[in-house]
Amino acid sequence: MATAVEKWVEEQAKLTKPDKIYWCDGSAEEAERLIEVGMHQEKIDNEPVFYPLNHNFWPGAYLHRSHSTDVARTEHLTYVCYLDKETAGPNNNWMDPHKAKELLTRLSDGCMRGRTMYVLSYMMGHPQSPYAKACIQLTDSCYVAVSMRIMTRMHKDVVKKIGNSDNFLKGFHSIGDLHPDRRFIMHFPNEHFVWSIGSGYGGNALLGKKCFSLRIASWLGFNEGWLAEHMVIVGIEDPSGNVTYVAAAMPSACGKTNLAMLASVLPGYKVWTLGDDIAWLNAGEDGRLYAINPEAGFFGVAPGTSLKTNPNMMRTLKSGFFSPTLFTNTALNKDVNEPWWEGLDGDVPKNLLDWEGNNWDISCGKKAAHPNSRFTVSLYNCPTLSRDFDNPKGVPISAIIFGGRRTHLIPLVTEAFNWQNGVFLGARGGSETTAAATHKEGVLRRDPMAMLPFCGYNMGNYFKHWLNMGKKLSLPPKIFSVNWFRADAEGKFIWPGFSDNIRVLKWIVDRVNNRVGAQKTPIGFMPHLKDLNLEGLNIPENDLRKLTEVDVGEWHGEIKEIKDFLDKFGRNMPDEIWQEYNALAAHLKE
Ligand code: SAT
Ligand code: MN
Repeated sequence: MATAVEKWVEEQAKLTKPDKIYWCDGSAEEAERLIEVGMHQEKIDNEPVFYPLNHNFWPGAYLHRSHSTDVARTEHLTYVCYLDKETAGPNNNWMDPHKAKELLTRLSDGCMRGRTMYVLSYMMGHPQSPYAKACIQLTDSCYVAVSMRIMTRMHKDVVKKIGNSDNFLKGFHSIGDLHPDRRFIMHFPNEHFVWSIGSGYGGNALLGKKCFSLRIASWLGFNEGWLAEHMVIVGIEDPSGNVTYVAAAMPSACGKTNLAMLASVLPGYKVWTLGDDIAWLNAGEDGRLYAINPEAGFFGVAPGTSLKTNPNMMRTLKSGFFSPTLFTNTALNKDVNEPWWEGLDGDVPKNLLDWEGNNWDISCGKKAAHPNSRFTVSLYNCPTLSRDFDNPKGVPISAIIFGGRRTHLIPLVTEAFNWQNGVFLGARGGSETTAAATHKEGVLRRDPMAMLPFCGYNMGNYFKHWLNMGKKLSLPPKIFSVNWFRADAEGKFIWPGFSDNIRVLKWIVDRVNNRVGAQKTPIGFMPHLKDLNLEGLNIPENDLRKLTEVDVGEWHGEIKEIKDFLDKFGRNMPDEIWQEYNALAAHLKE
């Protein structure tokens, strides 16, 4: 008798009519074969899916160029489908599930004709972890199949593990005809199902990423009592050898990957990497909060990555231990067949092809690599990988950090007064937009917990859930906000960022270990400057003060904006958040 997985695959094949169905086993040999298919058979717009790069310098590396209209997440085409709109909340696009299915059935009818349907079976999280989830994704793209093997724990045994149960997350993906008018990323949280058509871009097509690990998982977490968050997970080792685990939420393309593998400038401090994008957080029996990374790879922004900004990522990209490594929409140095992007070490090469494969000249005024060009590489290639990465229990979190890109107002680091105040701190967060999604760049938008595009249900209820999680923890993490992006009057960043961020992390570690005091301000605790290790930095006194000031005048504009945002959630916004809001407003008046 057919299993639930087989039945579902068969149903989808009946609709989409692929020439062939291929069940991936997740092996290295298979990945090599799929790369061959992508170099010689499968095409995008009549171009190969993969181009081999110079394996002397970039072992196992291949270049992929996506369709030119398909280079970032498309939030306006991303929907969550519940029977009622209120469950989705004002933070999501909503469609009635019946209507959504009708529309997608029409678009998917025969969409895999002439193509292969790959069946991918994988775990989000370590297979032995009680917090892991079994997933099946169908796709007609060998780029997606190879990427998913890097990003997840893909293995044929997952199908056996699921057996005859229907307890698995289902993802259907087809690149369709890649036309933006026929592109949708639809979530059916109550069916644990994602249906994505018309895009091959990471965040739209690698369904284990934002779709499962955040939008569907956040809804599962709400119902099952845990949190799915857009967070880095790191262990910070201090000179005594003690490791403090920290989880940090930041919007896309705000430096999470650099933070995840930071090379410390402070002697004796070391950062151990557990994840750069997603954390699943569960209350442990000891009253602490435990984090696992459901992923096994990095899908990071290439531009700006260099030996200076992120030496450990450069080593990761050149490791070749777990192969392949993919580059998507970077430029190509024709002379040596190496990938290139703005910000890479060395001079700009003479003979470059841009991300679309056209000859590029520096005088054209356009970037050679797409600003959202990416690399896909295994975490097992990372020289700073934590020994606890494969620990099924996860790691106990002592500090949660909320960050964003704010050129004004928000100080370098602030500590919340307590859990409830910290939830408000996360909820009032904002960030200037980046190239990771298709919208205007550099505009301030509220982005609570960096989850605005990823929370799969009404964020009012999400804040309630955060407050409840705090009640389950007898030893909750302390909550902080950070901002590396404060600019001076000329618009130049004041804080050096990157490796120097360890100075802020050190203060956070000192605070959670009760080693230093702090000054109380209306918005939270802030460091005494003497407690920040600033040795070797050359920041003018005036600028330093800017990094730790609370300009009450400026905050009046901010607080009004926060209110407008919170108001959108109406009766779903918990009273505790309004209490915190009112307390902040009152403190600022004093
Ligand atoms: O959504 S992606 O996974 O493509 C990248 C991001 O926006 O964080
Ligand atoms: Mn992300």
